[in-house]
Amino acid sequence: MKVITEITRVSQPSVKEFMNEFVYPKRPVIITGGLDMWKAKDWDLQILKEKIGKKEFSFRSEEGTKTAIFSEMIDQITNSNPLSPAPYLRNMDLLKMFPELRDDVFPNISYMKNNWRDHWMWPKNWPEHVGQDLIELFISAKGVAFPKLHIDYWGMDGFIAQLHGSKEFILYSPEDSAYLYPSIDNPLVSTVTDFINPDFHKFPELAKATQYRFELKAGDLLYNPRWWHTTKTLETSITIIMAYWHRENYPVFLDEIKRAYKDCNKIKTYTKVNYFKGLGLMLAKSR
Ligand SMILES: O=C(O)CCC(=O)C(=O)O
Ligand SMILES: [Fe+2]
Repeated sequence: MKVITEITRVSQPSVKEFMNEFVYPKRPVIITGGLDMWKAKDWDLQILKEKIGKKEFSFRSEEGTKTAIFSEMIDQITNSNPLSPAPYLRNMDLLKMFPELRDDVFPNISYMKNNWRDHWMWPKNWPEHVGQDLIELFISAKGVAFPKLHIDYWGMDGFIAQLHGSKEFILYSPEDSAYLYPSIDNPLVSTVTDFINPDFHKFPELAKATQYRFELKAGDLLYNPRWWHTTKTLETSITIIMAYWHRENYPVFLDEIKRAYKDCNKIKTYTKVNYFKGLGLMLAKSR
């Protein structure tokens, strides 16, 4: 397996340059300085504890959704060690769960200004499974890993804002999908578990893939154009991930909503899928 330990870094390109050089060719990139206008850039665990410590909240885990008091979980993260590791507080719907943090992630980053998701005609409440303003918060202790190598749902591209601490990021191009042992039940998730020391006897095809493995540092904004990805936290980390839809990935979004609604009654499915189809045609013309 070829391992590349660097990824392109650019300092605040124009939106046009970014679209032409990275979005349309589907190339991942780290934009430096892209988060400078956010108060969230100064966040650390103590600041978040002061802002939202008393709140009860829920987070996703391998055992299902869990509920806890924020400050207690932050203390667990601070005291995390290999013998008693703190859970990964991940995929938390930031605006819904912690609306008091909204001002800290304002204004929207300039590279997402043309996000189709933000169009006023995009329905507020569906697809039901997608949060209205999909901005997710992740907090993790050193050594904590995201559970699976995967491609994100709903055809979304991701902007990954590293606000505090650092993470090792692993990416593979979708062109290498055939070597990554996608699950039969869910082709967006790989069945390989360890990508640092892979078991090439069990997963021989993996040797043909190219792995990008690099450090995402505080202040970095990573653009992920639907590549395979997973992470391991290197230093106590706070990350925000934002979903981005545009002309190129919208057809994948349409395919996914068709799949999501396949068990619903036919009229409901037909109406919703057609609404999104029409919206896509209109946005493609106007943007
Ligand atoms: O651990 C991370 O930062 C990656 C999270 C992620 O890829 C996801 O939630 O889809
Ligand atoms: Fe992801």
